[in-house]
Amino acid sequence: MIVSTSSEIHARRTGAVARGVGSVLSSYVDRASGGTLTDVDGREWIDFAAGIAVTNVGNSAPAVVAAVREQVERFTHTCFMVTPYESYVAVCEQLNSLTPGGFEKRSALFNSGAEAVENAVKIARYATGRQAVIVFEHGYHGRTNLTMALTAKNMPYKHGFGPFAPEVYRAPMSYPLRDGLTGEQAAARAIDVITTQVGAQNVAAIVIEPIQGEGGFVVPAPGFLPALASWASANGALFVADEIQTGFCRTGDWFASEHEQVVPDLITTAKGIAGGLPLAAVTGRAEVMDAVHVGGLGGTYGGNPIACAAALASIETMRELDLAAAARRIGGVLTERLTTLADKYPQIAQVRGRGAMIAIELTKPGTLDPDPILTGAVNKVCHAAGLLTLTCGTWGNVFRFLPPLVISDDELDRGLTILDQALATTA
Ligand code: PLZ
Repeated sequence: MIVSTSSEIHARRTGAVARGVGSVLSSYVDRASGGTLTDVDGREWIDFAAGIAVTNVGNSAPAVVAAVREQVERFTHTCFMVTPYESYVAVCEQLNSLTPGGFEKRSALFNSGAEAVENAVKIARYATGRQAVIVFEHGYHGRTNLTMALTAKNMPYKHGFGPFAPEVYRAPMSYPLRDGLTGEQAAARAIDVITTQVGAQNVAAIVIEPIQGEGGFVVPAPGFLPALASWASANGALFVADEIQTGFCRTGDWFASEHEQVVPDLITTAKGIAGGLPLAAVTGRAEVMDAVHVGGLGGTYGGNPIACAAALASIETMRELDLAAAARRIGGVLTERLTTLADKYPQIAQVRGRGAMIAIELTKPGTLDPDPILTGAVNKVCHAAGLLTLTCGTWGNVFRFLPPLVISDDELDRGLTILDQALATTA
């Protein structure tokens, strides 16, 4: 068998793959496991990306591989809407018991995060009989037409792709580094926009990431989320937590909402749920979820049996290895090392995040002016030195760290040393 090199594959790609689909690296993966990726040329990267917060249990986690193998030999697809199977039910049971809230819950399964968010909005509109959806500055919820409308950032997600879905309203976010407000003050500011510009009685749902992902790992000030959730419940609107990036132990709890004891009416999940297989879900209050008529929710592949088998194995692995505790430990190491780097490099304006979802925001020293050029340059040096990092943020000036939760201490340490060197040569 002739094995192609990354540069050969890359040359073919240009003639085969649409230009609009970008990639961070131009190296092509041959294999990946735990906290490392290897390309077809034999080069290795320490993985600080986890496929954008997906492989929380590690790439090709043994239990996931075994479960997928077993399922793929029994049957690959029947469509749950045609001939149902047990694993779909079992995943819903797991979600209903793992998500916050002691009340009766129901779940429905989909393929992607965007699809889950779309369905959460469908369900919220149906259950409330209202139309308006409130989202936030810097928010990210997907690339489909409705979720583009929910997503804040124009380039690259929305530019040229309009018109966007109506009845979507954007409120100001709590961004402690930049607004200096308490959670209560920031919530009052957002609620004022909602009541004066939308009208409380029109709001079907408030949709928010408990910690923003693509928007810059923005952690709202304490009290912001609880204040919005209690406003929603006092005004007949649903509080929808988009936990697609924060879920499944990433932030040191099963879900990030738990940190402030926020109990969402609906919660969207995807990414970390199935160890790399495409699966997403909406979970929430039984009376809200069950409001929709039979046949009103679904899709050909939603809750595919192979993805469900992978999800059950992933959830079991998270429990067995206590990956929430692992995320807290990783968060401790990252925060400590990054805080030391912040003392050394004045371009690091803030270290923030929770658990294994940590970021640094880079600005021109002594100011809050974003420095996306430096961020991009450090990123490139990290990639060349064998560390796979990702950037994010409305201004592209945030460096985020999302290692698999099974990453070894040694890999974590080597990765942070590469980052230090990259900052030293670039900053
Ligand atoms: N909600 C909070 O983080 C996906 C997007 C990468 P899908 N984030 C990664 C990119 O550039 O497309 C995400 C998210 C939150 C929704 C989504 C959407 O999930 O599975 O990508 O549709």
